[in-house]
Amino acid sequence: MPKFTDTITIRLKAGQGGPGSVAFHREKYIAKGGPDGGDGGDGGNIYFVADRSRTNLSSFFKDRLYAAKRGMHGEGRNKHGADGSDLILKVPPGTEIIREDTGELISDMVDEDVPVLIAKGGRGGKGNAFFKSSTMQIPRFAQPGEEGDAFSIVLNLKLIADVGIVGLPNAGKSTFLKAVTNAKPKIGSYPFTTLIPNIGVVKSPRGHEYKIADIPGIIEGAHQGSGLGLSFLRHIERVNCLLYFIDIESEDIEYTYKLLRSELSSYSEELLEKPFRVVLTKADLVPDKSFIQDMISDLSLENIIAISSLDGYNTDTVLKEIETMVTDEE
Ligand SMILES: Nc1nc2c(ncn2[C@@H]2O[C@H](COP(=O)(O)OP(=O)(O)OP(=O)(O)O)[C@@H](O)[C@H]2O)c(=O)[nH]1
Ligand SMILES: [Mg+2]
Repeated sequence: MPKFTDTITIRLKAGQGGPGSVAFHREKYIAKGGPDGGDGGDGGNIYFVADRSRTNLSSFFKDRLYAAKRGMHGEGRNKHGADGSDLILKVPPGTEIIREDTGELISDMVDEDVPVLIAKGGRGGKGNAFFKSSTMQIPRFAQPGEEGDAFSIVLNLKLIADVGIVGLPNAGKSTFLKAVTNAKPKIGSYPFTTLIPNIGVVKSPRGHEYKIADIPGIIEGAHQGSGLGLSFLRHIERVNCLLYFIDIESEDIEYTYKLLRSELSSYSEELLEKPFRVVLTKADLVPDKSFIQDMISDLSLENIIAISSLDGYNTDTVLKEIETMVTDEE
């Protein structure tokens, strides 16, 4: 199974500023030179950048402390110490950066390739040349460098997709993703085949690209930890619309629908406000398509589409409906 990490705590330590220098001008035949100690260099900053080549946070597993370089000492002859180099850390788009001590959301890394300063390096100390004044001709001291920011952060990945698929285990969520997108999720005739979220990209009939997220199956009591729980719902928090996948052979389609909605609502009420469609899967198992129409009319649910990922029945219709929902044409 590929390693998938969607939350991790790490410590950041930006570089300390270099100390200023205490030095005096020395030159042949000049008895007493003035102060010429240069300033210390600034400590390195720590930046984060959202990079689409990253799909999860597992690269942060090996180290728990990330430190930027310190600034160098100032030197005589007013020589400024070199600044410590910055550290740039790459995270998948959709990663929240949260301060561990306060819980404050420092940054939500949504925009790709834009470095965001998270921990600032300390300023270099002033050299003694800086302190020379009419009242103090020969300062024999310099400033130490400032400490850089140091704190722990929680990285919390919430994948970015346009559409989320939710359903009981075995409903056929991954099979659909595999049928209509470039994704290659695992498919199995047993529950909980999917243990990590999969994202696939599909081109809509009108040529737009949409990202579809397929997540592990949800069962009754998931909000109390049954099955795989609900924590992976974070990955559909940002989607524009939802597809409820229900096996057409389910004993009670309406009950299943209500159960899914109720589990979702115990994670976040906002999920229920997203536009959605109910997708009845495995329509190929019903020999007579006219029977499907009767079945749908008997249900007290709206916006139902019966599909088969096996023979492609109505899968294009789902893509059209996605486009309608995402472009807000309802
Ligand atoms: N006949 C038929 N079988 C299907 C169809 N779609 C999926 N299946 C079968 O249903 C089973 C479950 O499919 P998955 O796509 O793995 O289901 P899932 O919803 O992703 O399941 P979890 O990952 O466990 O939540 C597999 O044996 C599939 O071959 C379909 O359109 N027709
Ligand atoms: Mg699956």
